[in-house]
Amino acid sequence: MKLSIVANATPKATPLAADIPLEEAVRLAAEVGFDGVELAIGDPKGLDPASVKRLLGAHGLEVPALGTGAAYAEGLSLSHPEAARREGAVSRLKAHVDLAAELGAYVIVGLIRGRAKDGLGPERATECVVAGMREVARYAAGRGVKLLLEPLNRFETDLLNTVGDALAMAEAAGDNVGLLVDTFHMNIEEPSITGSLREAARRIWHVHVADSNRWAPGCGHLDFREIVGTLRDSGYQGYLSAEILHKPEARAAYARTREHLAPLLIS
Ligand code: LER
Ligand code: MN
Repeated sequence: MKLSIVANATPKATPLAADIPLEEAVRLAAEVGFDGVELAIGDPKGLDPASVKRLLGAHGLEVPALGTGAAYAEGLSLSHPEAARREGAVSRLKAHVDLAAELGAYVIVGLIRGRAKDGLGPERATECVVAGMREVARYAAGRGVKLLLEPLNRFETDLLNTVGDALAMAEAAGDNVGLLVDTFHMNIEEPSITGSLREAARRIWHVHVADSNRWAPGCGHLDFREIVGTLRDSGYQGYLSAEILHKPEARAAYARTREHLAPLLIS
């Protein structure tokens, strides 16, 4: 297993990354000893793939995944009541796929799937998400890119809250669609975090780590020894990617994450 941390590649794409320029975040990640930096991105149009590649490469860091959720705040989602907005979300995801192909990264489908309560209701919204995911998955397959569907807790969306629901949707969407599981959401939605990790192991391709309070691992009440041990026993070899509040400030949050998790990776 390897360690990464989420950084904003376009300004304020997510509040769960430090509000600092990408160059600074990448330097900090390398100094603290991460293996990769996951990029949260608004519109990929604003990024030059060659310079992003150069920046990360200069520090010996990989890009495991691209986060796409910022599109929701722009009014784009796979289950938006207006067809044009759904098409906009599909096009946006395809732009992420193009960048991911250059960086060797997964593309995350989190909040860009939308919310049933935005208008379509659970059944129709689910149909639209499956249709959109299938289209993007086909496009991604042609470019050697894989998608990650992330279950999110009930306070963030009413569409796909549990690992079981997301697993069924991923299987319906295509062979190149897997799961991103996030310990913060799992702590709210799963009856047993380790039980769900074991049940979905065959399709878990990426993991977001945050403690119960969204602070760095070690700052809340989740048992990361047990979580990492379960992932290891299930044969997981991907990234643990910290998606956390940068409290009390960025450097401390980066350092606490590594200090807490690195020893668990060697045992
Ligand atoms: C995205 O990865 C996520 O976990 C969400 O909680 C962000 O809103
Ligand atoms: Mn997450």
